[in-house]
Amino acid sequence: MSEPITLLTQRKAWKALAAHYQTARTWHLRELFGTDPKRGERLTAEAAGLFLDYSKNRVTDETLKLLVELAAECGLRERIDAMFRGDKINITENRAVLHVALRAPKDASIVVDGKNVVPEVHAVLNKMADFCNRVRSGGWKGYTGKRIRNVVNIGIGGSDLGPVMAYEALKHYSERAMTFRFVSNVDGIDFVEATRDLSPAETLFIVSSKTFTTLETMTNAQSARNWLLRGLGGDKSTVAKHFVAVSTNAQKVSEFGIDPANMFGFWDWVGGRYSMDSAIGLSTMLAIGPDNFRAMLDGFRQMDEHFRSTPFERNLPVLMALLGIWYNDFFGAQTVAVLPYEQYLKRFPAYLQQLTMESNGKHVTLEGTPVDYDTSAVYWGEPGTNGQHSFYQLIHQGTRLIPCDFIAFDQALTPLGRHHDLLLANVFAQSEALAFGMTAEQVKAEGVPDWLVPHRVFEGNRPSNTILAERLTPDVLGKLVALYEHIIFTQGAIWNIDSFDQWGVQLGKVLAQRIVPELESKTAVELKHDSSTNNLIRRYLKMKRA
Ligand code: G6Q
Repeated sequence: MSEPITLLTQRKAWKALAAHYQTARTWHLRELFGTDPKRGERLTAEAAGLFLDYSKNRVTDETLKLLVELAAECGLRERIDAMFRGDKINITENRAVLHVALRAPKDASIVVDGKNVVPEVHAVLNKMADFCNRVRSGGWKGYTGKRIRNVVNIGIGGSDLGPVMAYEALKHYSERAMTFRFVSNVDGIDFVEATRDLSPAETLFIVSSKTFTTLETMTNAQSARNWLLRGLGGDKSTVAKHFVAVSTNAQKVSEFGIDPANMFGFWDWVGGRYSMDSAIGLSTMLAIGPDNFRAMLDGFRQMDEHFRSTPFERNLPVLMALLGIWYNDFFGAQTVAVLPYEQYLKRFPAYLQQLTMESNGKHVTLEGTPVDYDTSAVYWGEPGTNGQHSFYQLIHQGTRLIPCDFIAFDQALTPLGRHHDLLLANVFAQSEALAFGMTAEQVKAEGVPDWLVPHRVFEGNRPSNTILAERLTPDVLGKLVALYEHIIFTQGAIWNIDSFDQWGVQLGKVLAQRIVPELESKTAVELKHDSSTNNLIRRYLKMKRA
């Protein structure tokens, strides 16, 4: 007989946290720092070269103790072990969840369905490296004998956001003589703009799709094929020289006309949003080279090891996950702002949106019962200092509580005059102002007239984490991504949800397919939607046929 399930809100630690919150909500960070002068040094943790300052959170040692107890009561340790062991923890799809195997060392053994998957991972990595070396050195020639100078990745969702983010983040290390573009949207403009100034003879398309059936990707791939054939005289054998695929579906790849020898595989135990370090990262490897790609994998692995083996009290992903739960489920915070003070990380918040919200945007538990607590927060953000001149106003003086993750680096990759000091001065100033604010007395002391004082008061008490690393290298990027992957895992384990399925995305893939024939039909079709949808379709068809 299976053990009765304890609901999250019935757990001892949860109840203790709910009671504790009644006092915690009255604390101000000014007092917490005032009564503990060493707090800013004490509430910090460091792992694999990432330094986390979590002192500017509305917590005491007691809060942290209770949060760690909650993680333990929810069986986080067992869940971590189950993931690393290759158990099928994605229960709704009956799949293992093994992005950690993508960066496992050669001699590791992780068994899925009786087979050690690590040798296959390394075989694909070696095949990718060989291909990348050939393209980057000019050994791989296009149909006309010219070398490849442009790479266009075609993919969407998990087959796009990771590659785009990693390319932008690691541009400093990229081969500048080559051009990299990313096409995702089924809006034809995406393809048109990405290719308008490219020469077909020098262009390589990577069709990245786990399933090789996704509407957007297949439509863009078909347009790319037509564009290439038009540009190179129509000989179908051009495709083999200008198209490669990243997929788990060899049959569909060969039906498209791509030589299976030019297919880079991965496995159903890699979720799309967890795939940037699989063959889906082929464009990243082409840009930064195999050595840098391996350094990135090493960064991922170091954070994996930290997550797997460090006690929860000092475990970066666990601490950040628990703090997130504290605000999400007890303070009722709805969002988290991710604010990198590093222009190269400009796509990092967009990447995290998918990783966090697709994973933990769930409304039922693993057992299928509706949750009676909030799951994933809404993640959003922009790089600093730009955001300071727009939405930070609401974070400082609005009515909502928005916990922030600041990310910054000690060194600029390309130092330029005073820029880096100014950048870092801003990130430190922001977290300070958010935490401590400015009281009416302080405002008055500045000579502000009485009527203006309320407008100039900053309540403060706005929590934030600050993550500092030495510089943005490929391995640091790997550590940062793995950090958030494991934050998500930890929160999903506590919320007792399946963080690895995405039925909401699947729904989108099906729905549009029903309407496509109605829009493309040459004759009138009877519309059977609701009156609003019918009306919108009719209006579109009228314009289209006019
Ligand atoms: C990711 C999601 C989703 C997926 C895309 C693309 O976890 O499942 O974003 O990556 O829908 O799917 P394909 O790679 O199969 O084209």
